[in-house]
Amino acid sequence: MGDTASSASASSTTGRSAAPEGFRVLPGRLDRAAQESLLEEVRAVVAEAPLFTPEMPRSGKPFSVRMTNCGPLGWVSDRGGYRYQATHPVKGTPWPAMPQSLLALWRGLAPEAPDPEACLVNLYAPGARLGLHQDRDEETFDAPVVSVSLGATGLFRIGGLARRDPTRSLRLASGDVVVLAGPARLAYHGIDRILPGTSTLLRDDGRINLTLRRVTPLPAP
Ligand code: MD3
Ligand code: FE
Repeated sequence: MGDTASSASASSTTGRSAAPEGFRVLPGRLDRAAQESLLEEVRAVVAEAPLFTPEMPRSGKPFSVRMTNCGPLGWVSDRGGYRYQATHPVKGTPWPAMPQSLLALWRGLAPEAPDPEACLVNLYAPGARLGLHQDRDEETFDAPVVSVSLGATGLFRIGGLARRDPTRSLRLASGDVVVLAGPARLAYHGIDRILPGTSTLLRDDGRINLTLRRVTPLPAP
């Protein structure tokens, strides 16, 4: 894609509009061996905390993305609303521990922040998508969010702090890590679609995204 000075147009709806301050992409941050080893850890999480299908608040309409979590808290959504809770919504058991490799990644990228409390695991099959949204169910937005992509490439879209702000599209490939800090922490974003045939890590063009978050306020100094 060409990148010229004229692309600064504030009225574009996709492409090269400026991403918010604090948005960092680290392409290929995990090599193939690290991706395979992380995938094994995710499989162990899913074995203990099976994927569930979240539902939209009020309507109960199912998400196309299936989810689970690890860490002390997990994000869930049902007719009652979006929230974080300590137990699996179907099994009722505590979430599995967060893998050490994810804690190490977080500590390297967010050295000022206390450890993450939630790791949301999103599984996309071909055709799944995640509409434009803000992540604002946490009690604090002070810490960054760190996200890891595995498997098929996702077409990711990020905008600004208002839903109507111009957005920019980019591909998130297997091994890419995204850090959202500062103003970008509350930017609108979503996954428009999964691009088939882009990875051999997962069967059937699956994509997994792991999102590490702090949920409760940072401890007082
Ligand atoms: C920008 N996940 O779980 S990851 C989510 O690929 C979510 O599954 C997407 O949006 C996925 O909430 C996008 C990149 C990402 C994660 C969190 C963000 C971008 C973000 C939080 C604020 C702004
Ligand atoms: Fe999000």
